[in-house]
Amino acid sequence: MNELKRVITYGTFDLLHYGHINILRRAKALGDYLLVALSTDEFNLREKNKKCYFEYEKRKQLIEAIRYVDLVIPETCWEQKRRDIHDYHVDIFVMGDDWKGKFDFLREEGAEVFYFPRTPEISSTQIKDDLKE
Ligand code: C2G
Repeated sequence: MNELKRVITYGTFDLLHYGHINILRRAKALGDYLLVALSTDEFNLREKNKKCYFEYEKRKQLIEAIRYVDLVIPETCWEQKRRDIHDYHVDIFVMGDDWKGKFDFLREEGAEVFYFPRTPEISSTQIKDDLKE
């Protein structure tokens, strides 16, 4: 019986939409267990200049309800990824290809790194803009 493969991905996942579901489904399909490192409100504000519509606890509740997701942990800083690979025994790291190349260094920690094509025409920003009209 080969070892269970553990997959991790990171993100804000505000205004949850089908683009998020698409990346989570594909990430889970690479292994047996999917961890989602969910950006905290402080991290979003400080590092991504993002003010979320839903606060962390609400975004966490939504992500935990998704069948593909096994565990949600907080993302509090950019630097935690290397440590997370070891602390959570991660085999595979996944992100959308807007991040292509940015996290290849995680291969040095023994993880496989995959970037999936983003789902076109949908984003939390797009939803907000459309609702403004
Ligand atoms: N995504 C996607 N298609 C979209 C929108 C988002 O595939 N139409 C993917 C992104 O590529 C990312 C994930 O969904 O892999 C979460 O997207 P965001 O919440 O926008 O995450 P981001 O702000 O890019 O934060 O340390 C990494 C960062 O936390 C990633």
